[in-house]
Amino acid sequence: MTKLSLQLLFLTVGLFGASAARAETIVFQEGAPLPGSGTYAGTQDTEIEATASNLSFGSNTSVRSDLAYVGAEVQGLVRFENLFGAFPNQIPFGSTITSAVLTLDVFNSSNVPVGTISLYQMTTPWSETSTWLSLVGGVQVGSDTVAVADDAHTAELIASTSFDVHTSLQTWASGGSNFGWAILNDASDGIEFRSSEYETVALRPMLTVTYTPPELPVPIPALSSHGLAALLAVLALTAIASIRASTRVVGRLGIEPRTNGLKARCSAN
Ligand SMILES: [Ca+2]
Ligand SMILES: [Ca+2]
Repeated sequence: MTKLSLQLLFLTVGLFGASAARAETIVFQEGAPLPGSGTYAGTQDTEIEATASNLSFGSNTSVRSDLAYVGAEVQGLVRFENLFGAFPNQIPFGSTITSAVLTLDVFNSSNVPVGTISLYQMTTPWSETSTWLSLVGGVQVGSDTVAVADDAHTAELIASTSFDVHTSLQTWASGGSNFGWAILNDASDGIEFRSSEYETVALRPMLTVTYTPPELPVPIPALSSHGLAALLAVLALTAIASIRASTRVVGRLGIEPRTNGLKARCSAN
């Protein structure tokens, strides 16, 4: 096998992978260690209140979700930033999300009455300084969020509570914008959970994601079928040009090329 053939073989194996990628898990929790090195710092969480419509609550150590707090609605907002990228402690873009779970530590439970507490993927930007007014009457399902909730609980929420957020994570791994989630309550018994500012790290919002990285590194936006075809065409043209160049050099130097062990005969002239 020629050097050029070996180079093409290694290039092909490198591009398409010699074996299936394995599933990996990363836990994102404010102040907690990340795989490799460092600690996670990218949680945004707050609440917006209809009765305090121009106030923000981003630095509170808890987040509330209630249909009737002081007679009016309070909505919770949570987002984890810097989840995706090329660093070892990030999820590569183009990954397949096997599971994704948001865990909240609920210290004010809901059961009087038991309602539905839903978690919707946000489609509108917000920050920890957002207010009921800045979000124009709070979060509207279907216009500030996707139409269908990622997950919902209809039983009492108490202590450690998990939401299945697999749908959102897969959307973002595929290049969608991450605006986090709204936590909405249709009952008058509010819940409160610990925020990312709470002093005990283990009780802060936690996102656990299991994923399988793409075998082909995918830039942003994802490499389209046209892009892949163009890449293969460039590789083929490069290989042909290399073969032609090698042939010209051999011809000029008068070197006998070896082809499958058979010596080709060159003219002595
Ligand atoms: Ca916060
Ligand atoms: Ca309550």
